[in-house]
Amino acid sequence: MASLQSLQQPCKEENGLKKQTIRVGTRKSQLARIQTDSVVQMLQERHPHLCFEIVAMSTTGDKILDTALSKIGEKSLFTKELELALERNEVDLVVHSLKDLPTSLPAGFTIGAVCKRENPCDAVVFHPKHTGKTLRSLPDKSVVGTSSLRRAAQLKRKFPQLQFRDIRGNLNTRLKKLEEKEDFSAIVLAAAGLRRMGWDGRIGQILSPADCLYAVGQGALAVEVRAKDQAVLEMVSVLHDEETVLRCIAERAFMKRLEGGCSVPVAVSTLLKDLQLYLTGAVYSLDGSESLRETMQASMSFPNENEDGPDDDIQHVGITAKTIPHPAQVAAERLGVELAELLLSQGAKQILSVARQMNDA
Ligand code: DPM
Repeated sequence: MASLQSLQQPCKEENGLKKQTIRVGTRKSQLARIQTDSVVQMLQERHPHLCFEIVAMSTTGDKILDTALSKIGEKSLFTKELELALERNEVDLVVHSLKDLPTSLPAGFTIGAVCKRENPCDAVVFHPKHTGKTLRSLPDKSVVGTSSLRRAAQLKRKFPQLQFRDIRGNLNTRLKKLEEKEDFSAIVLAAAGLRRMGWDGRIGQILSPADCLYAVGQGALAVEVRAKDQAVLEMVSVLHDEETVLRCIAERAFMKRLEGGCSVPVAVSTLLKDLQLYLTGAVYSLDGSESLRETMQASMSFPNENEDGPDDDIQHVGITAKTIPHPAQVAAERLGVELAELLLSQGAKQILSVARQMNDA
């Protein structure tokens, strides 16, 4: 992976012409910088004639470190400041973790690329004195750190002998809190974030979807752009990964129909196999005692796949992907909506509104 340094060097002129510069917005955390670097590197490979410049900014989510994300109550915690910069033309594109992007973006913005997904699962990092253990083999009453309502609800249900407590701060801070104190026996984080930081070696256990369903969009990087900026939209569209896009459209449609967000325990897993898209979705009460979970599938095989889709810039749950067959995107979105409606018919609304009230209290 190219270092930030090498990417930040002033762009050379080519045949006496100054290269066009694309400004890329990023949050300042180390993970965000690494993610942005990797996206810029992929763009640079595909567009050698362009010059990329990285602009780092702090967001609300980075500044408020003492409150659980789910309690801050702002939907676009990590995105607002970056969107302002896009709007003001201070940057041309912004790199995010897809899971931090709301299912409805503010008007004027769209997700112009969703890159190939990393492992979307959650992972457990254990205190050094518990090396080699699993959540199941930790001593009773051990304290596990997570401030994700989704992780806590599922794991409380599965491991009632453990205790769960909030832990905030960026990845570095959390690992430090784990290793340097005795407060936590383990913490749960996204495997993708740990991998990108180069900390695979600290992963003690990967939680399969059977243990813990993941968050909508987890493990995928997204590029947000101005919806009307056709040149940038086309430039970034080379990064779209078809399988990731279809899975994430279904996941985001499920979340959107449930009116979920960071502040409710909603979880998913998806699989694209033999042109069938499978979506498992679940909602939980905060303590995990109540849950609804179902799986549905939809065919992603369509005749005339190579026909051009509609000319308009149609977005599916915020994603613009002209390079991906339109009927498949429509079917993926419908799958998410239908699964949500199935859970709603079983009482999901009640579970989620109680969870929301309890979390706000
Ligand atoms: C969202 C959640 C968390 C992040 C909620 C959830 C975790 C919060 C916490 C929506 N965003 O997952 O149920 O543990 O306090 C975040 C991480 C990544 C993107 C870090 C992580 C990296 C992985 C990726 C924070 N956003 O989840 O460990 O790119 O998907």
